[in-house]
Amino acid sequence: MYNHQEIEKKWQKTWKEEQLYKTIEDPKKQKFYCLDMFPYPSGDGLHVGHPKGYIATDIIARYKMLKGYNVLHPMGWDAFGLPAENFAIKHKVHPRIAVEKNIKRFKEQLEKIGFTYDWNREINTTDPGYYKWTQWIFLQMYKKGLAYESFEPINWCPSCQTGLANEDLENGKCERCGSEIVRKPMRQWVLKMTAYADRLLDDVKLLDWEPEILEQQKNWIGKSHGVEFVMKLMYAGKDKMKDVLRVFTTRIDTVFGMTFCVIAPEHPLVEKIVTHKQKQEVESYIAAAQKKTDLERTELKEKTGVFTGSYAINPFNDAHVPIYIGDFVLGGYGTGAVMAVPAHDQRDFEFAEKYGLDIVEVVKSVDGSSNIADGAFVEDGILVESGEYTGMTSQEAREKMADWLESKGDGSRVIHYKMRDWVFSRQRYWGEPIPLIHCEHCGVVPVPERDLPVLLPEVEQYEPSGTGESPLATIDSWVNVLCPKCGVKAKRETNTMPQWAGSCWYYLRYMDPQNTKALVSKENERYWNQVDLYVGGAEHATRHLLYARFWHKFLYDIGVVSTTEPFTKLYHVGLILAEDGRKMSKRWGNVINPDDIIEQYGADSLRLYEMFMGPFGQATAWSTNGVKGVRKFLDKVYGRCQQAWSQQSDEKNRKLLHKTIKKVTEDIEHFSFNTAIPAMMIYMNTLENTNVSQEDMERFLLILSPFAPHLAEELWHQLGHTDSIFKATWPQYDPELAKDDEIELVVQVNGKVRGKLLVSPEISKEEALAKTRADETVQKWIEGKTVVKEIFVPGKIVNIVIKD
Ligand code: ANZ
Ligand code: ZN
Repeated sequence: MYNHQEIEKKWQKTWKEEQLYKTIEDPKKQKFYCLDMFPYPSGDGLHVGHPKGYIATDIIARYKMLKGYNVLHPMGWDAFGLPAENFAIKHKVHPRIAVEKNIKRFKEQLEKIGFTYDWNREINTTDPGYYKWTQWIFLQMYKKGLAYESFEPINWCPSCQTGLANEDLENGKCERCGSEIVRKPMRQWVLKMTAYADRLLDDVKLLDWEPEILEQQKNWIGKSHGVEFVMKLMYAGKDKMKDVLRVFTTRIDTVFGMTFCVIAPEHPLVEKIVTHKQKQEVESYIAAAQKKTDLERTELKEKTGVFTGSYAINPFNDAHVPIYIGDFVLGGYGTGAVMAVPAHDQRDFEFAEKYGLDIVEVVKSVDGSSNIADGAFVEDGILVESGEYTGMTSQEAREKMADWLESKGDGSRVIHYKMRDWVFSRQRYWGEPIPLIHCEHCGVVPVPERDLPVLLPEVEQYEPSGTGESPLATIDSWVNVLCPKCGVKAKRETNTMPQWAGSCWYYLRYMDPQNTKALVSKENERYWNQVDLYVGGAEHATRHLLYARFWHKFLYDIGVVSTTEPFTKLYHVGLILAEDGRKMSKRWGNVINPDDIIEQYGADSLRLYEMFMGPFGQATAWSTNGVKGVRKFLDKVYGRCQQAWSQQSDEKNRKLLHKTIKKVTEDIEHFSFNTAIPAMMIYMNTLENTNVSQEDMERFLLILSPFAPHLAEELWHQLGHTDSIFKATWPQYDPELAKDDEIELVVQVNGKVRGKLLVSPEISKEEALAKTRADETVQKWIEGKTVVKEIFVPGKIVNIVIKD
């Protein structure tokens, strides 16, 4: 057993003193930028799940260092936002003090794990030197017309007392505290993210990310191609109305199957078309709908509605269809009105069944097998009962029908997005002040850039004011300023930015953290370019990654960055669950603190175990026994290094070593750490009672070093080196030695297994067939028969097909 406490402390101290991980821009060296999603420094400190992603990036960082790259692997703190503020309120300390304390604790914990972070580049989003640039970016957006004031109803969390973006909701509830969200009309700053929707969607193809995450990005943006067209209205039997009903559909090919229309409860036509008779029923329905959020409305199990008393006229066949109000139709999407086709849309189908409306089938599957008895047929097919369009494919009909509407001037092809603009203000204290001033004469005036940052003032009361305004509104000395334009008395904007603001661009700041002239210098931005590898939690698959891509594209447009996407390659971390299979939580009392594991088994064991426990992206349950297992392996490595070396390694060892180098190299490249580690374990097992040279052992230590840096560094020095192992070079494997000697080929005659052959894995087809034919058993089967075909599947099978 080696003394991990002594060894790990010693090398952490030495690495720090020698500034081994200090990164300096060096145009002569190829760069590698490796990034972790930076944490909120919460009050609870780290549990063993947090560092999993950091360990993976650290392995990559060390591997790339050994491969000669100039590696940037920074760390910082995402410290604005509600979690920090709520913690501070609960514990009655100023958020700034709480954040400082939490950061100190997080950093101590991280340092014990032995990461390659260059702490000279540490950033903190709540640092005025940092948020000055967050404010600066906002101002540029404002100047380009991408930040606008809106008075639309927004999601309001009554418990957190702040407005929230759609992205902040989980099943219609506040993602932070679980409270029911209400719709509240409020003055808000909103970022025009929709102006970037197409580019955010198109550029997905530039990203080397996991497919599921790309899918989530696409779905969130939600681009739909369709048609908008107008229908004349019939009110109480008269068709003299000026107003028309405009609907949006992605399935105009089903228009002959329209048997009713549904409009959103907030649709402006509601007042005009509701008949006297229906008025009361409609009013109570609308009142109930107002209490629901958009998400609740779309997820409703049972679709409900109420008849308005009026009708719309289908321009294709002049059919009069009843208009309903239904809350599954959202006011904010499309035109807030739909043509309902129960035969071909499941929601409409259920609605029609419930209210006894007609179901008319107008699309049949190509083979005529569609059946709408117990549900809608939603796929494309061939049109039936559709006038002159009958017999066309859905695709064809969509084009022809759109053409007809466009030629009449009654409709047009349109594109809609699910993604909304980003509600960018919060009515809370702990965030970046929005750098704008309201002047009675000049309107909204941006704070001059030379006056940035707009500092967050010190206050006594940082709890929500309860008035729906930020607590900043109560600080007269801060709110009252002179208008930068006309010089008369004016007021500062008191909303702050959402907690996602600072993380939209932090990866750029690491490139040049101390720059006071620009958020990043041109040279440093060119050098570090894109993040080569980004690792973090899957919970950020839409929000953070979408916001950061949006800001990056904006910064590209104004010439601050030279690339159109920030993160080239992305992996998501799978959760570490507690030993009981549940999520680690104080509530369940099942949290494992990395400090305890490090104390008892060492940081190298923790690192190795977290990478060994399962495929990186998969959720896996913790097992302290597993930590003991990897510790045993490390002890074995240590023990072997205390023994004598031979002039030369045994041939068997040498071969396995080169195979192991090959496997570990390839596995690291593919983020397959859980297969690299057992390969190293197998190699160590063969070393018992066999000869190994010091040179070969050093090669092994090199491939182990990214995983277990402390132990590898210690043994490297014990073997007589005076420089750090991380200044050495990653070992090359000899392809001759690394290849498998022989593999088994299955031999078949007429598809039946008749034997096996041991051959070189590179064997050619001709050789394999010759060997097969020469095989005694095979000969017995083919003697006197005609060979009609010979099949060779490299590495697997030879099959000889014969005829009598
Ligand atoms: C008729 C129809 C027939 C439809 C059919 C679908 C299938 P995506 O793809 O999500 O964009 N829709 C339009 N506006 C809506 C709103 N404000 N709230 C709820 N639903 C709305 O969906 C577009 C389809 O969703 C549209 O096409 C419309 O129903 C409905 F066999 O029109 B469809
Ligand atoms: Zn003014």
